[in-house]
Amino acid sequence: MRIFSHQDIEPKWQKVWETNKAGQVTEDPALKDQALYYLVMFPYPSGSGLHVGHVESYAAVDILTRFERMRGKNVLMPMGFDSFGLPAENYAIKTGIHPSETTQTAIATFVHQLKTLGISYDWDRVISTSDPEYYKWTQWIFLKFYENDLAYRAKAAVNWCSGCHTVLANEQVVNGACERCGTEVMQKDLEQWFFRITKYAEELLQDLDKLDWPERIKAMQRNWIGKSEGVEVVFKSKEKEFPVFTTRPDTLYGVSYVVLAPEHPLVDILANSDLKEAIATYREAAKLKSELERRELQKDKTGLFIGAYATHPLTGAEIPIWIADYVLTNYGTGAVMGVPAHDSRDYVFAKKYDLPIKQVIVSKEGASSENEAYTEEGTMIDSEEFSGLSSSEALEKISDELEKNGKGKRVINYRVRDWLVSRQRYWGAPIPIIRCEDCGLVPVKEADLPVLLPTDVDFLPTGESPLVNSKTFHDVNCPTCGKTARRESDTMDTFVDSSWYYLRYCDPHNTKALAGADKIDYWCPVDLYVGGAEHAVLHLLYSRFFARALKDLGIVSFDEPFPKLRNQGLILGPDGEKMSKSKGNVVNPNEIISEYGADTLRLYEMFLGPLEDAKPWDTKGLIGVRRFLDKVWTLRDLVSDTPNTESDKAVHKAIVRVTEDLEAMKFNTAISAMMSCVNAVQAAGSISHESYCMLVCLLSPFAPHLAEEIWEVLGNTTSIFKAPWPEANEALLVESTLKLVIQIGGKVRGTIEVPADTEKDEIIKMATEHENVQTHLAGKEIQKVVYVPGRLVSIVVNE
Ligand code: ANZ
Ligand code: ZN
Repeated sequence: MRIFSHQDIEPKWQKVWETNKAGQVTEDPALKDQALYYLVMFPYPSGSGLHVGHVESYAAVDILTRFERMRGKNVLMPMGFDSFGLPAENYAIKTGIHPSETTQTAIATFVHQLKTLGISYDWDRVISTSDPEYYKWTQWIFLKFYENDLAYRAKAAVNWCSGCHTVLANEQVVNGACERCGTEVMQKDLEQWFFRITKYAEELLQDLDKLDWPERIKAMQRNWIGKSEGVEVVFKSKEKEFPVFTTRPDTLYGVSYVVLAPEHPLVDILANSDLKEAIATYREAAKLKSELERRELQKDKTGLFIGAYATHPLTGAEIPIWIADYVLTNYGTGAVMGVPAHDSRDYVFAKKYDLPIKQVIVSKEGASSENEAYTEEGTMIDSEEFSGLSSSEALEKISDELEKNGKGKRVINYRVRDWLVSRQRYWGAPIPIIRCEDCGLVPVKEADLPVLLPTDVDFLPTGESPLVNSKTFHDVNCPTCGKTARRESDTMDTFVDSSWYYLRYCDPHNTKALAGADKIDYWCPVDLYVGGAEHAVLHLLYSRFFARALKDLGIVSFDEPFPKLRNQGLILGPDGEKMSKSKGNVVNPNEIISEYGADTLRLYEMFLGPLEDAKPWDTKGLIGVRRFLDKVWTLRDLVSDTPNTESDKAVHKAIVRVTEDLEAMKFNTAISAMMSCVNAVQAAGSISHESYCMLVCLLSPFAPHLAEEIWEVLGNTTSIFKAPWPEANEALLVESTLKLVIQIGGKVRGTIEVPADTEKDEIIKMATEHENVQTHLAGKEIQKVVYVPGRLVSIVVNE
């Protein structure tokens, strides 16, 4: 048996593709209708290089790209690097090697590896977010946002990670801890930069319905945006009015206390002066808790009566005012009406502090709220004229009443907060603002962009931005008044870089704009976006926000950057566990490529199972896939000048299946179809030159190197990727044999397979002569035989 040498074939074709710029695309006006933009989430160029998980999504999108290009589409498939970020900076802190150096090395490794995989990127469009030519435009967008009130600076209680010495966006806090290092996150009052994502909260929510995305991801975004409809009810104390936010105005007659967040500004005004010290102590303690800790239902509730009362808006009753840290400052109005009978947290609080529990809603079964809060709907009691109504009716009527009296208004709250984008770290895009004592915050002039990251800095994080210590960077003259001023020393969250990168690929060398409008219009939005589900909220929500903001600024004309999204599943270790260095179950793609070849690796990863599923690695399967490729290679020995109908039929059937499966992104079943086809050709004993060419075309998106080689061996002089995708011949798709069931007295006694053109009499003869049928006919007399064409032969006997 002749087995091909991937060590020779693969580098040979990679060189050819590189020289011919095989993956390059242009904005050809004649092909505008055929333009597609296929994109994989770009990687962080980590020092450990490409892993098999990268290969999965990159191979999948390369296969689709090559397939569509063969179908005449003009497909843009770029690659780049999300190269700013903490890992390189932390590595620099440890080793003293500058992040730009480690990043450059890592990118070179990635590029080399991607080329050995034979992925057909447009290599002239590579971008990297830490490149000044790129971050110039990140800074430019920042300035546009600032000009248009989409970026602002504000003092706020922010998430502080003492491990990373920086603030974190809410999205980067997972279960109260830093997403990166796991340190419990604290609240700190700091001046920071924010992007006004809340401006688009409703749109970001509504438009999820338009997206062809996995439902799970949409649900996570919906939940993150967290829309909640309610009423701000006004309570009054010492002539000071304050609203509380409630989603349950129907419970208004069950209020037994109100609670202000400890940080609420009214506390100082309303509190009894004897309590000042106790309140200060309580506030200090609250500061040390994370938001999650404060929200946690199970956690013990603490609070303090501040010696003041408020007037109930409908009954006029005097209601005691408390502070408690389970009420958050930055949600709703930072004030809550306590309804222990119908809210679980209030119930726990009331029990602890012996506050009245007043039930105002009962269930049909008359459930009481003695032992726990009754949180369902029901019928109103003890609620003046609203008693007897259903609680849902009362909710509307009480809201109407409050609005009529000016004691409340219907409002909508969103859980999503504005995006905190400033970081006190080094390896990111500097925020292009100058702080002048006289002029305040002054934007850097567009002509002065990019604001370059200085190199004379000490990386060690102190909590203050490392840029503060760079003399070359920090001191600057104010662009407005010329006096000595200082640069903003914070850098931007790296998620800012990745919120618009897909636009830059459209026109990566543009020095006048982030990308030309015509080019953006030619390619965008992205037709297919593939990436890991871990980006469900952060990257995808931020990018959706950016598109809307850029649309309002007239830079793009769409609002959804990624109308179609697919997640690739994790590739697990051979032990079924998530691959990790510590478990020692990491499969290195380099080793697989050198032993079996890149084609085998690509095909194998696609054959493992559906793209979106989690799948364990299996070395046996890898060997099987390599054997399949060997078989395709050896089919050369079967090429014959005389046509073979069986082989032709097998190939044309495969054309239909592979085409349909690729359209549906079912890579694994497409590969199975090719495998059955190759087996059928082997069984048939020969194959025509033309059919073999078609078969190799089907394989080419999956195993591009081997396909090019066979294609050349078959005498073709141009690249297989210039060949059109094969079309199936209908005439060859007709099934050539029939499978017929044989019944005696309605019971199945056997099956026969006959050529499709067999005569009826011949079929009946074969059926009655079938061995098992003969056994069952023994001693019986055939009364009649019915043939249902293409399906069954039914024999009726006399018992
Ligand atoms: C009274 C009430 C009675 C409530 C009842 C619920 C049930 P979502 O759905 O998340 O919007 N709340 C309002 N502001 C708060 C804050 N800053 N910190 C903590 N809790 C706050 O939740 C809205 C409900 O959460 C509001 O409705 C309020 O409690 C509480 F039977 O008001 B409710
Ligand atoms: Zn100035």
